[in-house]
Amino acid sequence: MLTIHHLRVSQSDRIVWLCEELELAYELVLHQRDPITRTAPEAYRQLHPSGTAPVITDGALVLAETGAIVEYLLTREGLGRLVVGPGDPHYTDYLYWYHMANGSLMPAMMMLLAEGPIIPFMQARIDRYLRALDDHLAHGNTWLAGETFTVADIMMAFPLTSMGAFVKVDVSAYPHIGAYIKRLQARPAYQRAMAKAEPA
Ligand SMILES: N[C@@H](CCC(=O)N[C@@H](CS)C(=O)NCC(=O)O)C(=O)O
Repeated sequence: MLTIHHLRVSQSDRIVWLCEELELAYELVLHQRDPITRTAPEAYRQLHPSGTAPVITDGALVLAETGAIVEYLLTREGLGRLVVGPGDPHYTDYLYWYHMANGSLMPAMMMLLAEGPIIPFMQARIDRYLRALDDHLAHGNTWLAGETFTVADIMMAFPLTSMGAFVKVDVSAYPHIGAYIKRLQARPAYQRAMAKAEPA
């Protein structure tokens, strides 16, 4: 049985959403953040050497790291859903946005939690990423890979939405991103996932 260990308001909400999109059976275990430090509790740290969310278990397997979990579930259970292949004209868009979300946008946003001269540099980088994303969405892309909703959209949603609980993510200057967020949040699988992952 697949178990998702969801740390409240964290990237593990993507795994819940992915399972809802794929209509997979899973058990959900909710873990609360430390109310002062907002870090993962000790019980979460014990799940996997990384100590970070998300973590899944599947039989004897214990797996962390968002991209690894996403690939594991898509390969085993995806049946070709939520991806586009090399023959699709949007394939490289799919690859770019999928990896850019956690490879570049998330780390830059995390740096805003630090202090010092790095902040304006990182803010400028985030602005460039968001401008490019807005432009991409403005040019006939309902989703990041054209008309096909893919896991790239699930990856991108977190920095644009839940990350706002930690850093100020102001997308008001980007109307296409604003409309995109509304489309993401209107998906029935997203709403089912959030009702389970973030009750109240
Ligand atoms: N690259 C990792 C990042 C994991 C990560 O930093 N997770 C955060 C939640 S969004 C976390 O566990 N924070 C709590 C803590 O570090 O105590 C992944 O995508 O899984």
